[in-house]
Amino acid sequence: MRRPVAAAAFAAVLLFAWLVPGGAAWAADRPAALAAPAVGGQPPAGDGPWVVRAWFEERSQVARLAAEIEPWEVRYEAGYLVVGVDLAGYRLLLDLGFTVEVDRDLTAKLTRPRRALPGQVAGIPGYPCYRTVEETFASAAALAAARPDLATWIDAGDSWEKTVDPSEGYDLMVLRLTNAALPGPKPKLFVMASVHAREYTPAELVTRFAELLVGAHGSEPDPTWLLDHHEVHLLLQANPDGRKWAEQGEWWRKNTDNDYCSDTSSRGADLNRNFEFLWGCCGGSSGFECAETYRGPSPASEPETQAVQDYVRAEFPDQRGDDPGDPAPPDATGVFLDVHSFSELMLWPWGYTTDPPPNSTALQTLGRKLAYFNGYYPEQAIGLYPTDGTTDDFAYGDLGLAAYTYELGTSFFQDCVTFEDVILPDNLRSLTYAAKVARTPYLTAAGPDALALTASPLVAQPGQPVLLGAVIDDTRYENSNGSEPVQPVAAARATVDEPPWSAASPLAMDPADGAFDQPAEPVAATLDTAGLADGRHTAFVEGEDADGNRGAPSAVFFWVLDPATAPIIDGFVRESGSGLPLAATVTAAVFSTVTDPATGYYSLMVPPGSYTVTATAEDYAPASVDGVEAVASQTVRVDFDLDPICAVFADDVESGNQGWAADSPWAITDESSHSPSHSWTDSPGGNYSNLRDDALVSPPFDLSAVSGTTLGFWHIYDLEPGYDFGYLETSTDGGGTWSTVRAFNGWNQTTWTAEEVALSQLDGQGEVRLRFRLETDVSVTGDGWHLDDVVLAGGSPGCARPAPIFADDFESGDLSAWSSVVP
Ligand code: 0X9
Ligand code: ZN
Repeated sequence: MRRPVAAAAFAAVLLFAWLVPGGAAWAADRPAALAAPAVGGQPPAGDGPWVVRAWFEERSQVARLAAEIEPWEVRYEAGYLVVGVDLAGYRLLLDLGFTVEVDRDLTAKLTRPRRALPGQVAGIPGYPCYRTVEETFASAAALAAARPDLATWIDAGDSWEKTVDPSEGYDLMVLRLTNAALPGPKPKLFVMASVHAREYTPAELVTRFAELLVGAHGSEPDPTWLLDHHEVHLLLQANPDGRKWAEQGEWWRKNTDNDYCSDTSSRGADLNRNFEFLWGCCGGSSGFECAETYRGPSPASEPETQAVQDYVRAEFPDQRGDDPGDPAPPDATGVFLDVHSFSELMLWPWGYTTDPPPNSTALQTLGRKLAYFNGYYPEQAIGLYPTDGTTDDFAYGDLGLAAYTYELGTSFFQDCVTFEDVILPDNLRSLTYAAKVARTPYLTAAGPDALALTASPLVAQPGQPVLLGAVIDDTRYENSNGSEPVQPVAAARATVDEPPWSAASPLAMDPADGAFDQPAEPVAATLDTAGLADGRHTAFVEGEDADGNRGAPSAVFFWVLDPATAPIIDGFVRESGSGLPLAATVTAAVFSTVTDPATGYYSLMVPPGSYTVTATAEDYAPASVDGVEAVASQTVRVDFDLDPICAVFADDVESGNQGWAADSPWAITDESSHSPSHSWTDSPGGNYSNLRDDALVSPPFDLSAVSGTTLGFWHIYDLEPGYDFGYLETSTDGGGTWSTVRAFNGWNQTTWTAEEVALSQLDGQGEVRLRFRLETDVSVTGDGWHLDDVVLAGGSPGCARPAPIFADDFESGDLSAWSSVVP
């Protein structure tokens, strides 16, 4: 959408903007209130800072702005960008012909004083999910100390403050992950995070990636082979000096080099404009010291930049010629990732020119693949705005590495619920994929994925065949910007205990439907276990498409155990009290079996080790025994008495307040009703309001004889995404202290939904309370949170045996959803 700059035309155009399709899409986004635009092109009173929405007519305006100030979010299709500016920035926007509107709500949200949340003891104040620099370093150092076989914590250089005064500042620390017991050389993935200080999510994502890989090594097949056969190098805090300012709530972006724009909060150089490759070449950075995108006085002038360049050059070979048109060879090795926020983008070189890079097709293929996992928009970096001296142009331009910039999420100071629930899981999968293809990223990303691996039986006797299954899928790309070519699957192969690229003679897998003709094909093969040693084995699966592209492998574990010597865990599962045998499932780690329902007896063969053994049966609370030692040639007896489940508390909100303490305005109403006519709401008769912190607290419950506690409830909610939350919290001291169990957030969740929450942490507690708490900030709109049909249930010897113990006071339609909690 185009917006004229002339102020006189503004009112009419603003109206128009809400009516045309682009405007309608924006309206559907339900933006926070915007202040009137700057009348006559004057900034508002005061010095700012403000978050503004700035409308433009041409891309060139964005490019000229980006050479000085980094736009936070650019919407070319809608014709506006969002950016935080001070008075000088506001004037620059006006000078460049933007029509500027202050976003009062975002400004208020982002300039509000920081405070720790109630009970917050760690993390950035108000953002407990993000470790501080010191906490990140402590976690990584502890990981390396605990697992020296897998992790090394490496000093790769100094931050600017430290170069000035060795007692100040930080080291630039790289966490290097690989199984030291297996010799290299190994393919490498390098990831750097939060080089822009205010970008909270990247450092935490990458730290969690390290914890995932190390924590799952040895228990999950893909993290195991990744650390066995590849190396992962993680620069967790790439700008620690700047980050300390940003942790206080400053919108700090650059490093803190006080030689530029000295003694102001605009000092420093933009490290993502300071890299050597074509430094300052092309109008994609600023020569003005106080600018947000100041490139520094010379290429790689900053110690942080030098540390990254030196580290990367020492770890990776130079695989590309010096001419901009020279491609890296198709089988070039190594992946370089620079993780930023925000805007939900997946970017690859070049950022300095619209010319496609010589490896454009392959970079695009891997970019679309990495974006498959997070749904981000994949494009060549200059599609955002021109940049020069960036990390990715350096890594690709200087060395030929497959280089990407992630722009995570929707905010610099991203709320923790969105980070934990969305950004983290999506991007951990994307990073894991990047680690998988580090050997030959330009080749492997074009090939199909090997998914859903199964081995059956999981535990085979020597010589017993194991059926290996997988799905080979060539379709997994983010196609919002063009569409990636897809071919039918042509082959799949399996190897045992050696990865596919090194195996002498892989086993061909067969298409399950008899023909390789689909872009996604289930495949199977029978593995011969004769000659395999007793113990755990790894089966790798690799698929190939009709163009000969081999995709990223995946792995599955299976075990060969000789029944003559394997440990056995056995015993009986019975109903507590009566001693009646139960039809139950018994699991120990990944191993499981079922009981004979007539006797309740089970017998489970496992590899030697220490196990938590768990028995589950329908309508009974599960029970576990920890520290069961399984020893070769021995049988260890583990019996279970399971308690039947019954409701401790069931409230359908039809017969008045059942002992809840309700902060105003929580009330029972018949609006948006459920089952059939009443529910609790935090916003009777309309929308919820600003700056709320209102609780609905349950009566006390004595769960001292209860196990396997669960909570079921129904709800609808309509809460501004990322800002307003409904929290489910529990207390085990009668309401003195609370811990968060779940958080609900998002607009228009207006279909009544059943939630089922396991609360075994409440088992055995005598003074339990639950609370539903609404927390909102400024400028909210939405129907709020409505609750109904709350059932707290658990197993207890006092419960009646499974039988209909529940009168039908939930009326028609709802009982089925309760069946897993209350029989
Ligand atoms: O401007 C930047 O440095 C990046 N955006 S951010 O909001 N994280 O500051 C975008 C860089 C895009 N260009 C390249 N990746 N080359
Ligand atoms: Zn950034």
